[in-house]
Amino acid sequence: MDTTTNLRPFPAINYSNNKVALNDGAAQWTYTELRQRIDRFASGLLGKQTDLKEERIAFFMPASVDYATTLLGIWRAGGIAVPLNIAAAMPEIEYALSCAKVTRIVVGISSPAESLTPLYSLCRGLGITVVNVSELLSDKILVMPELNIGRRAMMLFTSGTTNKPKGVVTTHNNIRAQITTLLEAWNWQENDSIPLFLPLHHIHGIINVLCCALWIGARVTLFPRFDMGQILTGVEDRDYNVFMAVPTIYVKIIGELEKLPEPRRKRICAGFKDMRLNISGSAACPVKLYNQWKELTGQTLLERYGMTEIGMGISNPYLGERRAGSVGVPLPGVEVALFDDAGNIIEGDDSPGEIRVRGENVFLEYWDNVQATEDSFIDGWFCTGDVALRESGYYRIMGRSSVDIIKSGGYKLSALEIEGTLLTHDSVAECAVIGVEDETWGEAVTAFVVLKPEHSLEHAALKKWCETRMSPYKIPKHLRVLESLPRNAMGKVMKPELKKL
Ligand code: MCA
Ligand code: AMP
Repeated sequence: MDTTTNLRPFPAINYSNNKVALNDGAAQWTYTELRQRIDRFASGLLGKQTDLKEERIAFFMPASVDYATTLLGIWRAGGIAVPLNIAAAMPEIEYALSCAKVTRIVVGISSPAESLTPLYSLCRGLGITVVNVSELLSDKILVMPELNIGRRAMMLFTSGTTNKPKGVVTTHNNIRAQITTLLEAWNWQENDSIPLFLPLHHIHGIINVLCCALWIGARVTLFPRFDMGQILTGVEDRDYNVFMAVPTIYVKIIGELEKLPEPRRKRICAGFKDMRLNISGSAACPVKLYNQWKELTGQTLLERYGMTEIGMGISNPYLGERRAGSVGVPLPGVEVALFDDAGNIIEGDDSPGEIRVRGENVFLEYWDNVQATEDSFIDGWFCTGDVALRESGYYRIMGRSSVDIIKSGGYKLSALEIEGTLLTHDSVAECAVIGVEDETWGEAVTAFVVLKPEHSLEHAALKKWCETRMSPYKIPKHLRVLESLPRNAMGKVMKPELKKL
């Protein structure tokens, strides 16, 4: 195998490919134009250096040509790309920047204006330079460094069973493996066309949609957010042949279709039917949703399972049976096994165990956290914390080993992180956060609090208070005030008891 990388693995991004790569509704860029932009940007980033040597460069922008330029430009120049959550509250951004020891932040023309002022003031305080993509588009194209494929390429923040998110570091080789397995498994084609409306600080949007499409030479239509009206118009107009979303989005689309006049609903459903692939992932797709989608559009959803640390691991087949309520079989090049409580591999079907994963797709490390990295691997297997069983070879996800992880609308949230913030509220003496089953969100963040004497707290006031302290999707959807929290003999809150409430 070639052990150096420098955008060569993205074969479609070259100077003689005049196909459209990106389109944002107002303008479009061919692969040649994108390549020129990336090279100019990477040259601007390098300045007088010959290699960014894993400098952590963060960027704060929605899906846009600037986003693609920045991500690929950082990779080209040898930096580590740190895409930030554009919906995050400033304390969350501050944590990410400090944890990753970011030195520069890139913003784009379409970076959300209302959050740029607080971002600039935060960065001034932290001594981090903020630059606009346009300032880095150098006229002089420099020679790019030759990078070993084992070099660190990206850091994404993921919530877990600690109160602070961890930086998941992947190498160029991990990213290559995560992309190429999907190109093969899902039969990606140069003439594919896909809308990209997912947030771009997670694997789903970055790898599964953007990078797979750009690697193969397909066309991506960019949306700064999930814009129901525009996206459905594109489907109606047959603009796309591949669609990837989280279950919440399919639920929301079904809700919208039900409100539309029949002729338009029929045209949109026919648009979905004519696509070659509709994929659901990031959270469990309920069988009811799978059936509703099939009934409405004629499409059999392809469900797959992934994680920030591994990219995608398990998928229903492109050809062959796609089973409702199941995530399918291991992807090419990904080793998956189930382990029992004693740490033995479960060979047969029908016994639940923890999913563990091995392969080139698996991340390198948690940034600056040797202990957490060591703790998450056993004998070379990455321990996902998800529990599954196999039924005639197909994996069915049964749940998670921790009650402290919540999946809401595809986002993985840490109950402990939300509790940590709520505990800083003047009225809150104790609190516990859980995910409660919800038809739209999968799980809805629910906070149980015990108030300090003589204090009161309304849900609306709490939501307002949370706005500057956490991303909107972490804000509790429900609040219950209790006299005391149910605790066991060790004093630990019994979250299953709260679920019963
Ligand atoms: C928005 N809201 C949410 C969420 N999103 N509440 C809970 N959970 C959410 N996920 C709230 C807002 O705060 C707001 O509340 C109200 O819903 C409407 O907000 P709006 O922005 O209009 O909602 P939306 O645009 O319809 O967003 C829903 C969404 C979005 C499109 C489903 O959440 C989304 O893009 N989710 C995908 C996340 C994702 O890509 N995850 C992949 C990570 P209020 O009305 O109170 O103000 S997982 C991953 O990468 C792994 C590897 C994998 O397997 O894929
Ligand atoms: P994240 O850390 O944001 O990458 O989220 C990864 C987690 O999402 C996994 O560990 C699973 O718990 C969950 N997940 C992803 N895909 C599925 C799926 N198809 N069914 C059930 N859970 C899923």
